[in-house]
Amino acid sequence: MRIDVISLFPEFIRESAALGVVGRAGERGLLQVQAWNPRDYATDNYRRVDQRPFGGGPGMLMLAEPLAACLGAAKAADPAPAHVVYLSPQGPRLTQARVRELAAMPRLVLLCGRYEGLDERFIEREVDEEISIGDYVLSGGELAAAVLVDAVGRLQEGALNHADSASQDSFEDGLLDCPHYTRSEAAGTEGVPAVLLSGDHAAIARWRRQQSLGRTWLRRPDLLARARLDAADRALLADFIRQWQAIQPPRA
Ligand code: 9WO
Repeated sequence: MRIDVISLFPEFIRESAALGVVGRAGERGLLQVQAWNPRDYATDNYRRVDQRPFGGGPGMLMLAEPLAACLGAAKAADPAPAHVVYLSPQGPRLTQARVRELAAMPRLVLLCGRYEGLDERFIEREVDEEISIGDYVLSGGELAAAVLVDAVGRLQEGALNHADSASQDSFEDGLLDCPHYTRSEAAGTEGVPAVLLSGDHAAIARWRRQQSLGRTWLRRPDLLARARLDAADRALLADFIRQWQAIQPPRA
């Protein structure tokens, strides 16, 4: 897939898209990320890209004309129609389910705001979807765009190696990940659940599933309420809850 990112900090976008799994997806030709700078489309001698808001008050907005020209150039760079996303705290929150849908699109254009944001008429005219990555304010949309590029990029067919296949991900089935343990000179096997040392692969798979269910119950009951559990899952969870309750200190 192709992702064009409109940003006053194109280097940040290029550098973050060059790292790790997503960088490798780029090298493998599975993902093409191109950054576009509205400042390159500014027409005045000072290359201005900000403008004062109607109604006054502190703060500036992004100047509409360079942004529009930049978006037009990005769209025209490829004939495939692009789904235009504006990263802002005013959008619905990004979920793994939405990431999967976006990852299946042929083309995205991500708009990164700076200052106090964009003219509302520009958003209404040009933006297909507003997306928030969480309920906090950043100084611009770039970090949110990098999050989206990463989440979508790693799902491109062939981006992940078998070992870290997406089907094993936390959230792919709406549950949190199980805890992991690795070899360590200093700690040895101290504190490692015995089942992981047993070599019994069926028992290990059951334990991991139970830990996923139990941690989701403890930490994210909101996720558990939406997860589809079969009879075996419900039995594993009931067993986890019994064991957990047995080790709770009595409350005064
Ligand atoms: C600035 C501001 C100042 C006072 C009171 C409220 C305020 N909101 C903003 C604001 O939203 N500024 C934005 C900065 C303008 C658009 C780009 N910026 C941004 C994007 N900050 N945070 C995001 C973002 C994007 C996606 N998910 C979470 C946060």
